[in-house]
Amino acid sequence: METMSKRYTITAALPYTNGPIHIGHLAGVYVPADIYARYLRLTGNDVAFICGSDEHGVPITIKAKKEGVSPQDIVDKYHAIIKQSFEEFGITFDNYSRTSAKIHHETASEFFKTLYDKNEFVEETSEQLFDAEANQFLADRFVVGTCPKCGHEEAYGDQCENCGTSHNATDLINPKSAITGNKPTLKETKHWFLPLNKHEAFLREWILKGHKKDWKPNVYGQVKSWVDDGLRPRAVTRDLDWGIPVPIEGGEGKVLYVWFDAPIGYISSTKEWAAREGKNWEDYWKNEDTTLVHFIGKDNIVFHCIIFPSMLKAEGSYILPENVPANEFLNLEGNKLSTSKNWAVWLPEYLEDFPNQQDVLRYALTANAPETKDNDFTWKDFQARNNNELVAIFGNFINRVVVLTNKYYDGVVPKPSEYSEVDKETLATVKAYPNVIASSIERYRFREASQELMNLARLGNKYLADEEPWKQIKVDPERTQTIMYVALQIASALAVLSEPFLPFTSEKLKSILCHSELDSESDWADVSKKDVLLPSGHHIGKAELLFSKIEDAEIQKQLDKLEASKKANEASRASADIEPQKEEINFEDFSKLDLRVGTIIEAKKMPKTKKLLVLKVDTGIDTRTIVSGIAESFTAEEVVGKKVTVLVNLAPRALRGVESQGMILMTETADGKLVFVNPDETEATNGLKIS
Ligand code: B3M
Ligand code: ZN
Repeated sequence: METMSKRYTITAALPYTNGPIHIGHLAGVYVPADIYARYLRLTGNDVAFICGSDEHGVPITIKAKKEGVSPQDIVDKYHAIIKQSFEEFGITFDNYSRTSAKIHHETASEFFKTLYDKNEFVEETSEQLFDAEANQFLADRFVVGTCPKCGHEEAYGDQCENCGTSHNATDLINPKSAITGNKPTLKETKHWFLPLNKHEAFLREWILKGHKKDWKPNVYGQVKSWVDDGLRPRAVTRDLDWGIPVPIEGGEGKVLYVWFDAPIGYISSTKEWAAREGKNWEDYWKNEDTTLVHFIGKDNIVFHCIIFPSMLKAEGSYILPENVPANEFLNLEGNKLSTSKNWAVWLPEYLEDFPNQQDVLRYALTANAPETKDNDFTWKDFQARNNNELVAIFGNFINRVVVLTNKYYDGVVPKPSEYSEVDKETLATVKAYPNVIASSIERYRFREASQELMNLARLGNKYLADEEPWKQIKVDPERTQTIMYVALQIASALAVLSEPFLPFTSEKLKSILCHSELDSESDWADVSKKDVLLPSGHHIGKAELLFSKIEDAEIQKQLDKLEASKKANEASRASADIEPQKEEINFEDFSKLDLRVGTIIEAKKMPKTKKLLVLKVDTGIDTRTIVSGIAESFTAEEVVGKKVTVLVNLAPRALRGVESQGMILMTETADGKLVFVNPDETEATNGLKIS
């Protein structure tokens, strides 16, 4: 357990202000970061816990266009909603800023200028994707296409959410404008590139050779694969009108790429906080004694482990992150959380249905966090965590201790006599818990840490069940005093050690136990050091329920809400304005397509991808390999023997190192399941032309 005071800068990913936040954000980033910050403060460290709204970027302009308002209206609306949600859920940022703030524009512009003046950028005029109809360059989420790395067909211009890789828009296969659906043309434009390839040696040294072996395997593995694949220059400016203007000659009409400016938002938010608190912000970003930790979701790994560190290294005066404990994704009832499909549990709505039960959600999300693999949130598990653990173990133990202390001793902590062996063992075990829980927290294992806290409550419950004070009181009042005294020490330990995980419960329990009236309130280390947490004669308050049972009906209501959302989605998909017909082609264009009947004769999953199957297809002309993104709709076994329509004269392309020679025609149902465009299973034979 960290005992001497150290300085920490803890950052949590800046949420995009294009919508409210949901349970996936809490589970992936903000609850683990808050547990870590609270623990470090409780153990006497100097902590700057920093966040803010990420207000630039294409998602916000898309939302503004959709709602017919300005981007500033969108960010003002959702910055306030998100900031309030964090406050309501007890996420204790020392500062929550926003990247549209003046201090951020100044900080990011200055950072860019410094790199520019140090010749750290490559200035390049190149052809970029352009949508003539929209009269708009297509960057980031303005363009979608097939990921060149994993074949995901909904990859964005700057990043693929499926494999996390970051690329340039011109790398996309079959790009399509997200504004008009048109195929982009190319148009010359000038941008400034950060030559990541120039920082490869530094990244290898810092991460791969350095002591980053203690980084989570999912993080270390992703970074290693990108560095091994070879890093390329990344454009850090954009032809957009919403963002931070490029602060140099020739930058007119261009803005900083959102992923260049957003991480600098951590620095500007720290500056804002330090100015308010009379501190020196550079202590938190430029002092080698400071430990910097970034809490993010896995789709942000490349930006926090490769791009931002390269920027900091190039600037030259900043420290680098000690760790980036990225979490995987949380799913909801077996499906991916989705803002656009309203498949989520929004924090404001949760509080309407479960008022004052923030800790129940914090606990359920922590106990089930996607720390090393994607995980699934189910309302049944939420109910079980509450009823079987928080109510039946933690709450039940505290309630019995407080009710019996009031009943037997009018709320006054009794005087113990001789300890039994069990008493001594129990008190010794309690003293070990600060280190046990600390050891998990310091390794970013918050699931494990939350279960250790629950084990302390189990210890209390078992102690009472074994010692049975309600029976002892009739035959041995002196022994009963000792039992209740020991139980009260456990209750007080829980009040202190639960604070990072259950902040609202901890506060309530400290008030029930009247911690504020103690000569000195115990901190984390005191639970190990002090022999007495609640002295005899100390007066505690009346019993109050810490948790209440969640009934099946409340859970069913949530499941019904999701079902309604699913139906609404299907309905909207079904009635979705079918994509407008593409520009007309003549028969000559059509006759270039060579479509044949084929049969899938072999199929296997593409390793390390979720969507790709590698198929062997008998086209009648030959047997060839075709990589198809259908693995989320079909198993390899299901497709063998299927008759399919094959575009046989599509130029071969490599996907994940496998050459795909053609394309199998697919379409999808209203609920998004892929289906084959099938020739008649009986008549058609392989090789027959489809015209
Ligand atoms: N705005 C969050 C996301 O990708 C992104 C994080 C920025 S942290 C500097 O969902
Ligand atoms: Zn990909």
